[in-house]
This record gives sequence, C-alpha cells and structure tokens, in this order.
Amino acid sequence: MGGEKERLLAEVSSARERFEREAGSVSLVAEIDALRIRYLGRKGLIADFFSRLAQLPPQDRPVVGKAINDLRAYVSAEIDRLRATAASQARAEVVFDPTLPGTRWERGRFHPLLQVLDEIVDIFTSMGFSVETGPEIETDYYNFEALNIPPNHPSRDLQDTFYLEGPHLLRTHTSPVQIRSMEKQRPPVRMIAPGRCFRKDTPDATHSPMFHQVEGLWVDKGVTFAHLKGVILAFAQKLFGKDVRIRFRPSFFPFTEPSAEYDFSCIMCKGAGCRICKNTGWLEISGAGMVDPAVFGFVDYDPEEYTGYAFGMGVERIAMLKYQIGDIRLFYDNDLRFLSQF
Ligand code: 2NL
Repeated sequence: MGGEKERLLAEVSSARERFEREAGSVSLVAEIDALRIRYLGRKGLIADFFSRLAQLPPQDRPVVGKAINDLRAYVSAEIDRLRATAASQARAEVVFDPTLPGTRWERGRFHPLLQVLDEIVDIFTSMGFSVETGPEIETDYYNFEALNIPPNHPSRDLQDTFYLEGPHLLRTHTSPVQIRSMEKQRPPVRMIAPGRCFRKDTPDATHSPMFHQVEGLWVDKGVTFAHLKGVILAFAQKLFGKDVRIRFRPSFFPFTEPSAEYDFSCIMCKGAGCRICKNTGWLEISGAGMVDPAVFGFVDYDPEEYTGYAFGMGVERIAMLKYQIGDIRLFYDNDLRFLSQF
C-alpha cells in the first residue's frame, strides 16, 4: 500500500518549487524571517515532513529522509543568502552621502519678555546702575512695612497679595530688593531691581498674577527730582527713539514724596492721537518719586544727609507697547506660533 512514501516525496519536491517562488519575491528582512519560520520553524513545513517520515516503514525512511534533509539544507542556505543581501542593502541605504543637504536645526530664542528685560537692564547699566536681585518669597516687613505702607493699606488686602505661612508672602513688587540693598550698604546707591512679582489678580488682557517689574533707585547727597526726570528721559529715548518725550503727573505712593506717574509720548502716533494711546497722545508707563524720609528711617539712612529717587516699570507693559501686543496672556500661553515671532 505504499502511497504515503510517494506522496511525501512529491510534497517535498513541490515544497522546494514553492520555496523557490516565494524566495524570489521577498526582499525585506521581516519577510525573509517569516519565510524561515514557515519552512524551518518548530511547527514549520519541514518539521511536519520529519514527523511524517517517522511513520513510514523503516525501509522507506532513508530515501525520503535524504530528500527532506536536502530540502532543509537548501532552504536554510537560501535563507542565509537572502538575509545577507537584505542586510547589506539596508546598510548601503544609510551610507553617508556628502552631496545631500545637511539637517537644518531650528534655533531656539529668548522669550520676548526676557529680550525686553535685557534691553531695559542694558540701558540702566550703561548709565551706571548696578543690578540687584532678591527673594521672590518675602516677608511683610520688606514688602510693606519698610516701604511705609501702613497696616491697613489696600495693597495689603488678602484679595491682592498671595500670603504664605506666617509673615511670608510672594513679593508684590521688587522694592524689597532695594530695601535689602540699602540695609547692606551706605550711599551712594544706584541700582535697579528686575524680577518677578505676584499679585492676586484675575487674568485679563492687561493683568497677570505673575509679572515682571524693574525698579530703580538712586540715593546720594543732593539727588533731586530733576535727576529723576533726566534718567527717565534718557531711558525713554534709548528704548523708543530720540523723539520720545516724557511727562510727569502728580500722584501718591506711601514710599515716595513727592510722587508722580510718568508717561511717554505715544510711540505709534508720536503724540498726535491714535488707538494705542486712546487718542491722548501719551502712554502711561508707571510711577516714580523722591524716596520718602520714613523709608530712609527703616534702613538707617539720615534723611537730612541723603535724598533719593525711585521709579518702577512693568516689563510686560513695555513689551506690549514695543511689539503692539494687545493681550498680556500671550506671554504666558507658551504658544510657539506667538513666541517664534520674536
Ligand atoms: C508704581 C511704580 C514705584 C517705587 C516704585 C520705591 C522703592 C523704594 C523706595 C521708594 Cl525702596 N520707592 N519704588 C517708587 C515709586 C513708584 O513703582 O507705580 N508703584 C505702585
């Protein structure tokens, strides 16, 4: 009843033909591996032939066994050859080609606020101001008391200040840096204090609970309001150009006397009146004044011997004017479509 011997031999020979066909149409390493598993795997075609070989009568086994062994040797040599060609082709594809254009790396840049802050700092250092910094977490004493801000002043309101534990709070301005600097040294003091400030404001187009300020201070014998006007004018012109004019309007702060708010002539319309300056011709910048003698009392400077001026400015406000940005929140959204324009 033979039959199984002949059938097995025929299947082995047609398996070889099928392998030749299939091997001719593969090129990827993954395809070659799949082919190997199908033929040489533990549950593959050839393993199946061998288990059927074991069922044959002993006298039939040598002939069929040789045919299966030959098939296995052939398939495994072919697969090794295919794999070697595929690997060398893959390597050829990553070979360095010096005629290809290089990879262009996107360059990073500084945040627009930092660029404006740097510009402000450069202007003041060029005029002889030193740059001082201090902690963002302050005490009630440095943030309010030493600035002559009375205990129930509205700026101390829980609504306006981020209070932490005990006497600690997030500074609402960088003035405490100036108090600390005056404590550490005797006049002359000519410094600016740039940095982050915090106020419990609901964000809108012009308010952010975290913002940046630069405050300036000059204390010496004979410092007057005229010196303040001179430095603010020089600053305005270095920042926005020679034809910028400045004006001071009377105001009140607990830490300066007299106090003023200062404006720059509109950088868009040069004072003629436009949308940016709401047709006033002027842009409100910030406040300034002569250091109140009470503040000198806290740092042990003799107000009979020394006078000083101080001023503040908001970095966001200046950056918004410089680049005509209508919403302060754009600085903090971290949207690269915005940030990459600077
Ligand atoms: C503003 C603008 C200002 C000061 C800050 C200051 C600092 C010391 C002493 C006196 Cl240590 N003054 N800084 C002065 C005037 C204005 O900031 O509009 N603040 C409410």
